[in-house]
Amino acid sequence: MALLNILQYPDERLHTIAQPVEEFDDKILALVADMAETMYQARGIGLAATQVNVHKQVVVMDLSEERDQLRVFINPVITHKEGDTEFEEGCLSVPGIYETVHRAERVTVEAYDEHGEKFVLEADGLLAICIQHELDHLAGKVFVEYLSSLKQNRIKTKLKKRARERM
Ligand code: GNR
Ligand code: NI
Repeated sequence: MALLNILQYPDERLHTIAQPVEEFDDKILALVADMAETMYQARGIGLAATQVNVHKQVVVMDLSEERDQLRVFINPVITHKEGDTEFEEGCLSVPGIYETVHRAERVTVEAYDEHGEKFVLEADGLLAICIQHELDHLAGKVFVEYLSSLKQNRIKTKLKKRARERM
C-alpha cells in the first residue's frame, strides 16, 4: 500500500475527464487500497481517482464514524436525481475552503465494486451529496466551480499564495 499525492486546486489536472475501468484486475485492487489509505490519512469522507492524478472512474468513500465501512464505486452513473438541498462542502483538493453548494437531495447510482460486482444504491443525506461531489471530480469538476467567479478567483489567489509559502 502507498499514500498518494492529492492534487490541489487550481491544478489543471483536476479538469481531466476520467475513463471507464475495463478490467477488474489486481491493478484496480491496488489502486482502491491506495486511495482508501490516502483518504483515511487525509481524514476525508471520499476521494476520486482524479484527485490523485489517476484518470479512471474510481471513487472510495467512508461516511462511518468508526472509519470501517469503505464503499467503492467504479464506473458510477447517476440514473435518477430528485429534490434540492444545500450543504456546506469541503474538498481535499481545496483545503480549508468551505462553501454552500446546491445539489439533488436524493440520487440513485449504479456502479461496480472493486471485484466487478454491479450494484444499485439509493442515497440521500450526506451520502447523496458525497456521491455527486465525487462524480463531479470524475467529470473534471471541482465544487468551487459552482460558486461565482469572484469567489472562485479569491479561492485561487488564496491557494496559490499558500502553495508559494510552502515552497
Ligand atoms: O472529506 C470531504 N468532505 C466533504 C464534505 C462535504 C461535502 C463533500 C465532501 S467530500 C470531501 C472529500 C473530497 O474532497 N472528496 O472529493
Ligand atoms: Ni473533493
